[in-house]
Amino acid sequence: MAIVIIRQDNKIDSWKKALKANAPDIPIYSYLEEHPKEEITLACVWKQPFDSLTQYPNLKCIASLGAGVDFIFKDQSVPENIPITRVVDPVLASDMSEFVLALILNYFKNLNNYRTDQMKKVWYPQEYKRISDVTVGIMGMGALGEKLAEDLIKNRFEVIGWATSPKNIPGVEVYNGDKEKNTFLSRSNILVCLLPLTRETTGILNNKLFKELPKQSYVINVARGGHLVDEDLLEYINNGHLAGAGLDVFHEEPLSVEHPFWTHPKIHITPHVASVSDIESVIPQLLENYGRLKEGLPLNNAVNREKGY
Ligand code: NDP
Ligand code: OXD
Repeated sequence: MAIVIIRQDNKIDSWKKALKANAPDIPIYSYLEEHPKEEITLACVWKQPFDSLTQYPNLKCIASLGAGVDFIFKDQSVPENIPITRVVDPVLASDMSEFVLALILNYFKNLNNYRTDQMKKVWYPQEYKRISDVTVGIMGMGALGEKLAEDLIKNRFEVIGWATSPKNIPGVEVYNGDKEKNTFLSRSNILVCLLPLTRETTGILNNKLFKELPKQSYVINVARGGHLVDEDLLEYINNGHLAGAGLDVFHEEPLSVEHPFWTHPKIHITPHVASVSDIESVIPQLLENYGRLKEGLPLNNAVNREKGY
């Protein structure tokens, strides 16, 4: 049994070093080095090159090194019978929550506008907004959405949520499914997307949805670029229905230099950094699942292939 790490960015050595430090007896390889393919049972992946997972005849588990797994399903060559796991981690959740809180307060207190004014030496106080004036609607009440809801409540925000199944989260009214979607939207002055990217949720942030939001709502997408119909967002910001948007994720990453989002005064973009897997915090769960594979026990944080998340 052995582990291979497959990712195309510059973090492969950090993951390998940390895994080796925590499990000196387990053979751990980067996919870029010579390695015995038939020994690999666990592949730890992040945006793997397509077809790379077909080389391992004894693969027993594909572990996403992030919370999302959409990039695994996008690769048509991924063997259908192999379980997939993902990261569910309190550090990832609190990092996401801090980031969204920062985006909300930044928008809310007009900090970007004042910074732009400062560059032009303009003194122009804007309409004052208070936490008590708005309701934050969170689409996706999973590991990340729930933590965000808790932290927003601690900061005195009114919070509502939307998911496929009922939830019991103190202080949060959670709406379910298509039937309750428009009621949820009609109350969301700040809409945060924390949905997984699946067949059902692709393109969900579109003009039909924006129309249901109260006038001057603010949209935050920290989930996946594929949730958003870019032209529809531009239309609804430019026609004045939406106040603006904070976007961390894009259809194409890095975002093309030609994309109109870069220069739009009401769109705040960040380079997919809302929350980044913390290596030290994630490694114990990878090793726990490696042990479970060995013992033939059910895996933690397994993805439901039918649902796609
Ligand atoms: P979870 O799987 O824990 O939660 C997903 C939530 O979405 C669940 O509440 C689920 O409902 C709900 N949901 C799924 N499909 C639908 C649907 N069709 N209609 C309504 N609700 C739906 O995911 P996480 O919270 O761990 O992560 C969410 C996403 O955040 C990830 O998939 C990833 O894409 C993104 N992400 C982005 C990062 C960044 O840096 N920008 C970092 C980390 C993650 P139910 O509970 O009923 O199943
Ligand atoms: C994730 C991400 O899914 O970083 O963890 O986007």
